Amino acid sequence: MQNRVLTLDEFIFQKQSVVNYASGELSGLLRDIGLASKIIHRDVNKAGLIDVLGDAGKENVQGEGVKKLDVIANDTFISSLRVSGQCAGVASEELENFIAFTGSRSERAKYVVLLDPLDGSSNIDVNVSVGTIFSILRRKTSDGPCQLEDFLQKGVEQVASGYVIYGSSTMLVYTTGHGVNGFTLDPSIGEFCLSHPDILLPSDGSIYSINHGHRWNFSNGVKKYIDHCINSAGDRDKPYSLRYIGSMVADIHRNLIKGGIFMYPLSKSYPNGKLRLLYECNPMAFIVEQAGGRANDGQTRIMEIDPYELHQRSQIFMGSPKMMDKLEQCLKVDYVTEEVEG
Ligand code: P6P
Repeated sequence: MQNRVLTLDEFIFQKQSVVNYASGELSGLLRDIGLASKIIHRDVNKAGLIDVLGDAGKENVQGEGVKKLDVIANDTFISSLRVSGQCAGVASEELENFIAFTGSRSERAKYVVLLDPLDGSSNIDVNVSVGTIFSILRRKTSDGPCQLEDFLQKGVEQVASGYVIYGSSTMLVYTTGHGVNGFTLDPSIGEFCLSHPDILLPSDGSIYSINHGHRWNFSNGVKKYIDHCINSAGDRDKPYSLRYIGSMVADIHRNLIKGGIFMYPLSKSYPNGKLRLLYECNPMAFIVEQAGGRANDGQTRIMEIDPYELHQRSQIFMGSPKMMDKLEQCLKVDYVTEEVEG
């Protein structure tokens, strides 16, 4: 008998009984995110047809040009989470401040969600994969509208995180701290179906992912690692390859499946790193660690960084453990302080 597909909703319901969200609220929240993702899939897949390409003619809080699909994705997720009843509020890359949902159900909800609604949006107009990144935290305050402190929590406090990649197929990949599972959207039935159970990141890899164009800006340690990747071709049965899509979701997803390392170091343009800690680095770090990899800022585990503001940025290195070992060895040159002559 042909194996029947397991849908995201069925999977979430099955897992609800064995993991720490038996109350069903987190299950409902994950389903709401799945629904919003299907709507974004529809809009991304016909972007060229319904004139949502091009700029929305304004800038977001990051001072970056906002694409129309950014706005649509942001509004879609906020609408879905507002009516969810399981979400007390949302922080988004597209919004300067968080939104506290009002109404008795939302004000009693246990969770807040942090979002990059459409990551890699600069790729929208050239038909390259883009993605959504989400992070779910249990609120620290109880009852009433959520507060900023509900969002400013370390990555280790996440109860779930995940991403949706809108590529050759649309996939939702998430974790609740019990492994990583991937679901591919089957448009013919409108369901995300389990396609990549228990994803494990290969312990080593041959793909390094970095924006080489910023090389002159990198620290000596990062340059040392890049030189290792370029010069060690001879002593490896499989030389390294540089792969960089410019969409964090796409680069991380490829590395999750094939093995590899992703790096976005500090640079003169981004003295604190470019990627945002709360809704890019933390959720992706949770996924990578749950799949057996590591994620740090060169010195500190990403998920241990204590946040001080919603849109703070961080340098990030994440990927296969053996590649992270070599990188960390190279980065030591950046942190060795000169011995002070006694
Ligand atoms: P750069 C996309 O804008 C993004 O936030 C990430 O998805 C991606 O990894 C990075 O920025 C790309 O930045 O400077 O290489 O274009």
